[in-house]
Amino acid sequence: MSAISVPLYQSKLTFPSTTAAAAPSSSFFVSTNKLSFSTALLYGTSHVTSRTLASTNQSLSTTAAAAAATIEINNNGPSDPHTTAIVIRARNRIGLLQVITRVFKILGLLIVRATVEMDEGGSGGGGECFIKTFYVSDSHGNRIEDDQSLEKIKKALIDAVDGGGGEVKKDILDHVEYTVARSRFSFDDFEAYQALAHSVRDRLIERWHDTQIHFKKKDPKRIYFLSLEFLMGRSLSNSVINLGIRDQCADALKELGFEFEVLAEQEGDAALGNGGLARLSACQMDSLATMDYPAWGYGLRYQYGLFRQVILDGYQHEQPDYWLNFGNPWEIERVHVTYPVKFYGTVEDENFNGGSRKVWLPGETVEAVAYDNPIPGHGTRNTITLRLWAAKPSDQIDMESYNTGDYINAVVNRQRAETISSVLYPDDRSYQGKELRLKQQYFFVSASLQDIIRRFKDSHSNFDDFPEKVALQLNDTHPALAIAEVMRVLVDEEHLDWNRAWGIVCKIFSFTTHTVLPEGLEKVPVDLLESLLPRHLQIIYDINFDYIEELKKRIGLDYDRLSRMSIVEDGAVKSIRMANLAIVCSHTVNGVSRVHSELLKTRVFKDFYELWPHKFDYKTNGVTQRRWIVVSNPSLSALISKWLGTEAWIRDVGLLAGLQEQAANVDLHEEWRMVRKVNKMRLAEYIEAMSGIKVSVSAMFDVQIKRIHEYKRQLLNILGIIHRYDCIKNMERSDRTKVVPRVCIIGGKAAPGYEIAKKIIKLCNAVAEKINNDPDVGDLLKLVFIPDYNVSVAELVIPGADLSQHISTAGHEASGTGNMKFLMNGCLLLATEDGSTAEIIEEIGEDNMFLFGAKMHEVPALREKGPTLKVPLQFASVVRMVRDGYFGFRDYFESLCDKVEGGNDFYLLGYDFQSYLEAQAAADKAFVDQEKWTRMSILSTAGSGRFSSDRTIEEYAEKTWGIEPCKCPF
Ligand code: NBG
Repeated sequence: MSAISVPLYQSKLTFPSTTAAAAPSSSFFVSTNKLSFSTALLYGTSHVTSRTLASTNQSLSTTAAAAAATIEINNNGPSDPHTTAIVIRARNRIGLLQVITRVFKILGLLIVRATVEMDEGGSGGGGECFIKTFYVSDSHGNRIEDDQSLEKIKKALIDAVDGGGGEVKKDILDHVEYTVARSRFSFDDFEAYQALAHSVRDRLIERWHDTQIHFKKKDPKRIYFLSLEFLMGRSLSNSVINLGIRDQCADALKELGFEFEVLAEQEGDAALGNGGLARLSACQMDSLATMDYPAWGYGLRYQYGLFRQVILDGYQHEQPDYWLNFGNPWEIERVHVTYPVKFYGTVEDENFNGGSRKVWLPGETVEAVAYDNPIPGHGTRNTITLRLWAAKPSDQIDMESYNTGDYINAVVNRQRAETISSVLYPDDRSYQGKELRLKQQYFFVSASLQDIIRRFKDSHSNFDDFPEKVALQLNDTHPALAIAEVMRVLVDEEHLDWNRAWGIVCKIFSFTTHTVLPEGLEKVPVDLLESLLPRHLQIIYDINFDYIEELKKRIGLDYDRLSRMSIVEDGAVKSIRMANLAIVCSHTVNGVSRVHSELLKTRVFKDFYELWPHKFDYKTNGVTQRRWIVVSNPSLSALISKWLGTEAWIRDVGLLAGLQEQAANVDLHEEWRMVRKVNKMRLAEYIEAMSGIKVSVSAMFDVQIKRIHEYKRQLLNILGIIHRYDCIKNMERSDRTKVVPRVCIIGGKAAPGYEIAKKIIKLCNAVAEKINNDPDVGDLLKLVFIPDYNVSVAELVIPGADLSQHISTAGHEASGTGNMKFLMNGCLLLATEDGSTAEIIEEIGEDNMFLFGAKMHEVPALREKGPTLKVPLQFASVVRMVRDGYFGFRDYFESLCDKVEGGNDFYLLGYDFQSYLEAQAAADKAFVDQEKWTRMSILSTAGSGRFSSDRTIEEYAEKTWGIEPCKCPF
């Protein structure tokens, strides 16, 4: 296969001399300098290397002379009236032609023909120059005539052609001077990052403005994605890749004496979410932008994101994540986009047109201020908005408190408004009916709806058109108050009659649930709602009344069922069932995988499914290949492009299936292994820097990274590791040579109040302490707990994993998305048949993964058996080791052991232990046969296309939201 030119992402690792010879010569392997992780990534501090830029200054002027590229546009060419001639004079450099054609592609222009001349005495002053003329037409095959478009084309080309020597560098230096306010002759890595980020942001803003103007002009039906959580991670790399300016930025930085990778690590994660649900929202935003959908994300701008996990003596401690400490260049504060949000107070009856109507007299008003985060699509100009709300004290002065004379206290009280958006709740499963949580929910729902309705009213006057223009997606039940809020606005403020408003509401909402457990569903105590949002409670009661009356007609007076299906739950604490509210009022209820959907229909929402089968559907989750391959694994990305002969898979991920044909190709195998090895070396270096543990890259890297939960069974993994350790210890020396060395890597956060999960973390660290310090075991087994697992850590760990574990008790993981990220990166899965794994099996086949464990339909019967359930001896013996204090902390671990023995083993660790060990043994066996392993790895990537969020979003767009792409032309 001939090497095609692909963008050059430079691996940060130098091949060690022993392997360098084996490295193929293709461009994707070019490596430059020794890897050095910035201490910022490792220790959470900023890595400061100030430099004096005498040399930079010099290079500036040289480049200024060399960079004089010119672009001329000629619309008078008589030869072809349908094209515009664009003449580019520039100094030649590798990849420049590709950059130019890419710009045309992004702009939606067709290159009809092109000519090249070399210009020996060119503008570059001695360098080789070319004059290239492109004859291009717009997507309809016409000449481009309007001045604005021509100007944009010119600017985009200049941006691209000038590359590192041109505008980007100038912009960075300008931002150093005017935004960061440092001298352009002396700035450090962090300041360089800030300046670069602002330069990228400028480009994002241009596209974002154009997109918003285009949407406004076209006025398509829009999707509003309401989610209380978005786990965006870092933005820099993703933005420059999606904008297609990654190489330009790297070149510009190089000339300034900086390295892109080092600066990228200066950025902290935006961790405005807990786990799967929140990262899914982020992936879906990327797909919505890339696929040109007219979409808005709405959420909360927490001042404190998900806590930082610090491990001290093996125990988890939580520290606040004040992620805004050093400013956030990726957001735009919209001081003029503010809305009042009201709370508390009373509801009164008021005479109206001879009848009466309800009027809510709120007791407190807080201001919501918009912060816009532009989300760029890949290979398109479309850049959509993630609008996050921050709470600020209202401008309205509460005269009463000021008049009491206690000025200081009055100010302090007002300041409290800000607490609404101050902190993210760190538990992703249980909801405790806290007032602040409810305030957060209503705050973001109310501000978002005011914004959405204002936008609708800008160009429409009749609310009957609302469902034609607006789709509202409820990401789990957290935004479900939006239903009552829309009713309130339509009835109380817009004065529609109840039935007409209800008709509208029933057409606009869709709801996706992310849990399988009835206990995971939110309930809000009626007392709380009554005090905080009295009018909303009335509305929910009214909705429930009509609905129950209707239900009685449909199902008769089956009071058990009626009470199960009611939105209002009677009991010791009367409460509102948010999921029931969402189901009753949404036109579609989506699950997140096929298995999940079955569970919803047969267990969790069985009553509702029987009533409204048409409402129930599912869209299997997906993840974006842009972040999870292109950004996080650039070498693999380049390798895939090379072997597929195209980069088109980045937008059309189904093309990955083309790798199947090459799964046995020995050349590909060699390159594939090399990429994987480099990624493992990167990970090994990270592990050593972080924990001091040296690991061997020839060992199998076996990873489990996700939130710590009993149902995810990190404990099963640890007990398996103890078993492996015990086996090695008891083995004859001669047998040890047959052991496949393993590096077991576990990472994840436990909710601060989740005791058992915290004990699992401690056990992991205690076992690691023992094993890693046992010279008898050496490289045969290592266990590493990676602290503070977050999106950036995942980006580093996933590409370096050989094996990853997704081992939840069958029937508990709604979908899982980590498995998809590993799959895309060619990591083999060791898994139970839970959530989306069942669908992965369909794509890559059972033979290409390691499956084990009880099946979903077997689980209930196994649980019934309680203490009589047979568990293997090995299980009892590893638990005994923990109980006996082999790893210390006997008393502390006792309750953990009790959770899996004596009939308490709800998650069936004991029952599944035997088959878990067998699956592990099968993985060992496969790993020894590197050819087989590599084939399985290639087939994993090749089969991952179905698990792109592009596919998920397309299904939502067509089947649930009824929206169409709206592509911004230039
Ligand atoms: C999680 C589920 C996962 C699922 C993601 C995304 C929450 C509350 N739920 O199985 O546990 O993949 O949602 O749908 O984060």
